[in-house]
Amino acid sequence: MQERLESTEKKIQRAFIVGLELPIRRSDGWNADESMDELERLIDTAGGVVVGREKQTRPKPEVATFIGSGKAQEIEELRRHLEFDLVVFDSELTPTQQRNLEEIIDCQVLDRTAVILDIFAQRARTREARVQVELALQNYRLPRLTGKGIELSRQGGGIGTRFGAGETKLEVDRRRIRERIAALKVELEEIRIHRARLRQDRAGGAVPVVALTGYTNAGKSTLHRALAGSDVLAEDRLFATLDATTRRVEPQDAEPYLLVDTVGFIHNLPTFLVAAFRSTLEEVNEADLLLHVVDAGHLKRAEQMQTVVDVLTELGAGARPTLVVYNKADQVEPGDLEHLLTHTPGSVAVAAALGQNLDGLQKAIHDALQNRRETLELLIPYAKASWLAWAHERGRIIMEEHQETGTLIKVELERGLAGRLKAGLER
Ligand SMILES: Nc1nc2c(ncn2[C@@H]2O[C@H](COP(=O)(O)OP(=O)(O)OP(=O)(O)O)[C@@H](O)[C@H]2O)c(=O)[nH]1
Ligand SMILES: [Mg+2]
Repeated sequence: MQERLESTEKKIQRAFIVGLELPIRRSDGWNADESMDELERLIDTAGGVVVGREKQTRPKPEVATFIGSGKAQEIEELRRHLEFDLVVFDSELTPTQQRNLEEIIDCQVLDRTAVILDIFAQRARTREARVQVELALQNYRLPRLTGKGIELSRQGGGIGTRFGAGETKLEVDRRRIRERIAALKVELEEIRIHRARLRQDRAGGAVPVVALTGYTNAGKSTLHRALAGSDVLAEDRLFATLDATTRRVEPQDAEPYLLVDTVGFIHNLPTFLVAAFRSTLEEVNEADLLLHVVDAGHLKRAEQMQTVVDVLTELGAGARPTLVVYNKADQVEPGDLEHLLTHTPGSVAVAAALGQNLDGLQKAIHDALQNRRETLELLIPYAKASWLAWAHERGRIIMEEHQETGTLIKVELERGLAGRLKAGLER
């Protein structure tokens, strides 16, 4: 019994977290403590426990060691008392910084990105999610192959080692990772093409697609369950969802639509990670309507919203028709909620977990979908036949008739696309 207890205890890694406070207020609105609170939740989700934290204020990061080397020494001394197994920095470390820090602090040193990757690795279920996560992970590992993390990972398990490490020599490892990255890219491209094809079939069916998007833990999956009766996982953890799950919703007295649940965003998400999830997130890019789900009661609500808008823009979905959904309305004073709603035109407040105001949301979704499409009747001259193929690809053809000078079509298209078609024919 004693032995058993010990062995389970060993699995929970003890982490120490480190953040840097820059004297100038950060442009993203987060201070070091708030960001470290979030890191603590990330580590909890990854299966670790935070046993202490340290914050250093300095004008800018130290090139060689990120924090001052004296501070790193102090952390090494703390390690002997607090007995932590890893130190996690709340920023991206360069491979050199990571190595130098491991010279001073005698345990594994990780950064925020590694923790996020670790959560992704643990939670990815579908083939697509696994391929995407592994690609991100291998890209992250490649420049870091000489770090202590690799040595330690041979001893098995723990945050930041989930995909295991090679036992062979460094150069062989490097080559193998490069080959693996190439293979993963090919596999991902196949998945992407397959997804695009599925979407195209859907476009033909003209069932509109509504995608849930938002900061992690805002309640997207809870809302998916409430609206679509799905059984997607919803829990009070960061990054509960990694896959895009699609269900058909059939509201009373309104047209049906497909509702997609997607991976959440977080601030300081490195670009390469966003890029790795491009295939899943293309669902967002191609949706007829985005529901930007916001945790209305969160202290960092405004900053979280900004992060979501920034990532969406990075993904090229910044201009998609979007409906802001203030969720967890039960956690906000009615006066504050009123204020939020008046300052975000067209927004809706709900409490997904309690089923509050779902009818109001359905109506708002219906209205937004009604608005999104336009039917055009026009003649495409044979000289501009490429626009006919274009219309077939992007719209729903209602009528098509070949005439003397061109093809007369009646097509239903998204408003923006309709504008492009008209402009293209006039040119
Ligand atoms: N009080 C309150 N809690 C809610 C509400 N909606 C969701 N929650 C809780 O918020 C937590 C996160 O919910 P999820 O639905 O998993 O959030 P998510 O946006 O899918 O999160 P990720 O998939 O991790 O990005 C859960 O503990 C939910 O029970 C609500 O209306 N009110
Ligand atoms: Mg979710």
